Amino acid sequence: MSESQFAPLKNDRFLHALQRQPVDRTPMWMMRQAGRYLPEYRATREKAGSFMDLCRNTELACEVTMQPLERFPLDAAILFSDILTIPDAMGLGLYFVQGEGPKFKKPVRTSADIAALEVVNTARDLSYVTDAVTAIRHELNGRVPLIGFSGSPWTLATYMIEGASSRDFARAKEMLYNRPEDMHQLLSVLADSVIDYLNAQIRAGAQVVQIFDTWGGALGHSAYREFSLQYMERIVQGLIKEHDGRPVPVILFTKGGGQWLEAMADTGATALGLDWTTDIAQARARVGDKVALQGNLDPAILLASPERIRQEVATCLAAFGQGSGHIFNLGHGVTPQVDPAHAGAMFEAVAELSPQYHP
Ligand code: 1CP
Repeated sequence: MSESQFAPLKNDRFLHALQRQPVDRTPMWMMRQAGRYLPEYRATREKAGSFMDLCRNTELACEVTMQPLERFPLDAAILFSDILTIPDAMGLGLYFVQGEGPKFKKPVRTSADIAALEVVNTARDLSYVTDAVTAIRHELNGRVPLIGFSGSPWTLATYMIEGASSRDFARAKEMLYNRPEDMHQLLSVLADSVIDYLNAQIRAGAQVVQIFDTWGGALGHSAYREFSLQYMERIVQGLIKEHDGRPVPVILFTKGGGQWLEAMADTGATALGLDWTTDIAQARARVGDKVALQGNLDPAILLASPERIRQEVATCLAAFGQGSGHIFNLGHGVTPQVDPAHAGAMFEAVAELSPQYHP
């Protein structure tokens, strides 16, 4: 897909901040900004049938991507999809049980299960995702940039091995420690799949990509480098660096990864996502001008009053301080019980309070 097919970008604050170039105010978006906290999302979801039906329906996936932009003055849109599309395309049979989250019919447990896995072919097996990317770009009509995304190999592996969400990752960690060669084989197939998948999203129109390493923080200090970071670095190296003459920024988000920021910055990523346990001022001092930083309010702040939310926004903006290179966000996804008006109060505070840091 050539960029000339799409309308020129009207709001490039997010892209400038990612490259640490001057902006008029701090750009903002929110992880999981389309989803269950929005009544209009729940209505569309009802219409679609199952969650995967919604992901596979180009028109409806486009509709829910746009919903948060109609409510809030956001500076980026994120593709409506899920990280588990890759294991689904590998034949594991993804399904959702009400109140229990994602499950797989055929989890990956034995060496033979792993040996049978093939690198996904996005063009053949995941064209519904790239079709949605292109449709959303047309629908956005240059309003804001579109973020594509994938899970990290380690995070995808946890779901594939456990067969569901997990608290302790017992099976995945047992494999990691007892059968490291099997784990490396699985992570390797996943890394190559993610490279194919994200490059296909970029060619279809994604202007930025984010890698969600949601469970990287569950790993031990040396295991993180060997089993998560190493594969994310391979992905960053394997991604298209430029599309139609424009750089393609990559955001790396390891939840619980605050102590590994220097190593994450060394992967060649453009920006790092921070969760709320990290002080963004210290993070900035540590990574210097290597990467931009995205984050990092505790998502639970949205359960507090609008006045309290505004205070937290002020603290976060002040902690990052003067100059570009900050993308305002939560430290993890917005939760379903949040009142959308509270998210509105947060974005209003960012719009009002951030220009002073960009003189
Ligand atoms: O019933 C429903 O409507 C399903 C709920 C839902 C939604 C709205 C799921 C199932 N996925 C999504 C969308 C989704 N997932 C997006 C959409 C774009 C956006 O608005 O941000 C994105 C980026 C994701 C990514 C995702 N899925 C992650 C990584 C980010 C994170 O929050 O940590 C993970 C871990 C998943 C797995 C997953 N899919 C769905 C759920 C409920 C979960 C989490 C399960 C768990 O906690 O283990």
